[in-house]
Amino acid sequence: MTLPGLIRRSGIAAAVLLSFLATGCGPAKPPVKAAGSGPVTAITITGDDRMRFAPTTFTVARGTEITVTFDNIGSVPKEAMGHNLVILKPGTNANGFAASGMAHAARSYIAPELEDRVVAFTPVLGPKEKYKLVFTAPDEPGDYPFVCSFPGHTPAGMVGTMKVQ
Ligand SMILES: [Cu+2]
Repeated sequence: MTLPGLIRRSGIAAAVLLSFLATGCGPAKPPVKAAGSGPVTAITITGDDRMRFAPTTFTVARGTEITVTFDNIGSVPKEAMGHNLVILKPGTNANGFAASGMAHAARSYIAPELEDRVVAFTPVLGPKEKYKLVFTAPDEPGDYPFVCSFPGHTPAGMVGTMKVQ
């Protein structure tokens, strides 16, 4: 029997059937999990002309392979408003790290003497550029700050936290 025929014959059964079709199988699905509410293996993080990351928090399970797609969604030219994403070990002084990196444009604004504080990093991206950063989440649980080390951006608030659990 066709669906329209069923509706004509039995309004109530059709209503139940339609609600079943609309929601798929079983009870309605919970909303899509918000970033930061549970471990992810892949996430897109944007950087914009207001010097902000979004989302600013995400969670990963230790020891798993993670893909962070960093997406510069701004439009200001790279020389004035480039962005990178540098994930740091817990307890790293983010502003100090960024200040030391200012003189190292060719190294994604990462000072060689502080390289051991870095878990993973992207190059500096210009507007509408994306970069896929693949790395293994650290084995040690904790809060790993991430920053944009382009000069001025960390102190302006272009920071976030990767939680390892
Ligand atoms: Cu930036």
